[in-house]
Amino acid sequence: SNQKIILQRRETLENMCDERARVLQDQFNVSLNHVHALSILVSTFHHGKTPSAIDQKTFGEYTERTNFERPLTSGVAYALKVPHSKREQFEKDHGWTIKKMETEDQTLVQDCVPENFDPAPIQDEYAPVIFAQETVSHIVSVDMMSGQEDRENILRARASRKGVLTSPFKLLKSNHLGVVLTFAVYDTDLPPDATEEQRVEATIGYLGASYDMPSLVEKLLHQLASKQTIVVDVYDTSNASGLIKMYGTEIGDTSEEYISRLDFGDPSRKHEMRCRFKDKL
Ligand code: WA2
Repeated sequence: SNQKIILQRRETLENMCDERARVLQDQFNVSLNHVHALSILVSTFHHGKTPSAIDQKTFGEYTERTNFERPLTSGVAYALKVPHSKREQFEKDHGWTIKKMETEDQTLVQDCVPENFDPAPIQDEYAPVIFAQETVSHIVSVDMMSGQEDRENILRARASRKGVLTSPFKLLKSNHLGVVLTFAVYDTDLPPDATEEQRVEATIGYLGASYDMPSLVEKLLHQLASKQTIVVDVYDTSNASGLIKMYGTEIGDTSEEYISRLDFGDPSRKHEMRCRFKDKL
């Protein structure tokens, strides 16, 4: 009967949506674990050894060769915590100045490379990127604390000891919305029961990964069959007053929608996948 067809169609939509949400969430979780492991690698082989066993070349090669471990990421990078009192020495040691992050609201896309960025204005502290995967080499020397979303992530990561996510925003040198995942790197002698203040104090750097949502979700969904049947949107729903569409299209039969919950591991961010059929019944 007609009723039966409608119910079956509904069930198909629910199953397909839940499966896609599960695959996306699992892939995200796999990459989150590897980004976490990278932060421990930097702690062990850069900060834990004198002289350091990691330089830009080693970091670049290692992260490129282990890219398969971090599905959905477009690149990883490591920024150091530099208080203002150490800025001059830091810039001397590295042979470059800490740059201010400039967004495309202020400049042309082709100008959004560090060589064209101005020196960072005086702040209490900075988070200049010292190592980067080739795919995000344009952020080397940029002070990640001079970008609002990156700054909030850094502050939350070091206070919480967990991996934290930004809201979707337009990444540097990208035309898409993306998110950044950050883990703080601490002095190895940070006790497990450390207070928030001690955690901030013991912070020495920030390991971050960027996710270019449209291209990466697209790649992921492409691998699943039945792309012809349903369309999916991914939303950041953290802020009830304004949902942000991170991925999706305008097409499809909006008369029937099914929502699958997504959990990307940061309790202060909420995400969901909304699915519908491409064609009407
Ligand atoms: N990585 C890549 N592109 C970006 C970006 C970013 N942040 N921010 C804006 N465009 C080094 O949390 C520390 C990476 C930030 C980590």
